[in-house]
Amino acid sequence: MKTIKTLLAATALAGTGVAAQAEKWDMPMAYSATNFHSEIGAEFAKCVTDGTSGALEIVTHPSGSLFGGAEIKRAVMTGQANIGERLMSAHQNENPLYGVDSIPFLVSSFDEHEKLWAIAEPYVEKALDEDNLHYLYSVPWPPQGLYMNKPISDISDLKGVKFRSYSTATAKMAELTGALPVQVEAAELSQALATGVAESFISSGATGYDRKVWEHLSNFYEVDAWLPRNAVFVNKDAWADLPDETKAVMNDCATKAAADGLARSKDYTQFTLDGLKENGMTVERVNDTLMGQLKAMGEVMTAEWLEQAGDDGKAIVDAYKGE
Ligand code: PCA
Repeated sequence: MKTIKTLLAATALAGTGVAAQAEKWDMPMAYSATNFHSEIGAEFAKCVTDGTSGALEIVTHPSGSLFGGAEIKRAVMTGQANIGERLMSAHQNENPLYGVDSIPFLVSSFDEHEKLWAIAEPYVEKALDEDNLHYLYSVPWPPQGLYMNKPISDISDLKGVKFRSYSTATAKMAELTGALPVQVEAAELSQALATGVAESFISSGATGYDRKVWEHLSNFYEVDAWLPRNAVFVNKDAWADLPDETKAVMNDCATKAAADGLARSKDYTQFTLDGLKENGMTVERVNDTLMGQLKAMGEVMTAEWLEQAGDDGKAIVDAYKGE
């Protein structure tokens, strides 16, 4: 209710170009300002600010500078921030549906991932809604591969290796391979590698490139294990308080951000793999033995996910497989 007066004023002024009584929303984001998700978020924020003639100004805070990655979802749920962006699969322990994008080897390309996401998106939107969050848009990361500080050829090479995790699935992978998982946000990744807290991880070429991991690591293996997504959501009460005109602007800007983000993610895939190579890393596919072992591990994780995700999970996977 606190914003009723502001909103009435904003409604009255919408379209007049006058930005008196404007609202300002801070938007915490976990990844560095130069990462494409953060760039898309900044463009989205500008789109809303311009589209409402400043009646609603959105200000992005990348690099976990306002809330660290692990705090962003809760901050928006509780209204400490009205809007934020977060890697969904980091919250799979709260609801298995948040990990629908991290089922190993179910999808390995953008096209497969988009097919899965078209089916899964309404389920995730509902899960967010139950968490007091209004879903706006989401953008996939490029396919996930393995970063190492040595060449590897067999799953046993991961035993005892300090493995940076960013989600339930990546921690589980570490556990199943006998690696030692350590949860580290991308914003702290360079430091974790420099100090030896982590010596390997699974992620996209994009994150390795952004974090200049060639300073510490030598090998990137294209595994294409899955494509996780970052989602942008709004506190549901804050959303309900917005005038319809503002909601319409936000929806249009969100549709544009989702499309632009997908295109940017695709473009960035080869660019960043080339960048890793140019900076001295060996970039290649894992051999068949290791791929087979990783896929076997994927089967275990898939069965576990399906058990946890119940009827909804089964419905999504069955629909994806056309069963
Ligand atoms: N980068 C993010 C998540 C997935 C990705 O490619 C990270 O490593 O934190």
